[in-house]
Amino acid sequence: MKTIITYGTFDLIHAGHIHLLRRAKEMGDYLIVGISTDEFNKLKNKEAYHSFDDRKLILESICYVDQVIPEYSWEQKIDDVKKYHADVFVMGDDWKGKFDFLEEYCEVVYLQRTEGISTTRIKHNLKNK
Ligand code: C2G
Repeated sequence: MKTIITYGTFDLIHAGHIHLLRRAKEMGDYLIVGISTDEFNKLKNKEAYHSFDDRKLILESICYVDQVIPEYSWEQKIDDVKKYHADVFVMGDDWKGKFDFLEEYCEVVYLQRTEGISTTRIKHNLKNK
């Protein structure tokens, strides 16, 4: 069984997230998603609209997602890759190069981001309606 792992906030789920999750799942058989806790989001200078529990509930309902784990630190990825025997680590290419240190433990793949959509843009557009 080929296990894929990825991480993110996944707030206000949109097509960009879904395209990422679909492509990640298509690379293997089992997709684990590390979803950022509210505390970790503070480290990313992000504040999610949806609570951690709601973002987790929504992710778990997506057909491409097999398991959701909390992302609470930058450092946990190596342990996660070992713990879950992940074969491939996947992220959107806005993170290109940032996680190459994982290449010692698994394949690292950066997928092209979906253009024209982001949680930040959604919030901005709604605010200016
Ligand atoms: N994404 C995408 N296309 C978009 C928007 C997002 O492909 N238009 C991808 C991102 O590249 C990321 C995933 O969807 O791989 C989740 O995006 P975010 O929730 O914004 O995740 P981020 O805040 O970048 O957190 O340790 C990694 C971090 O937790 C990633």
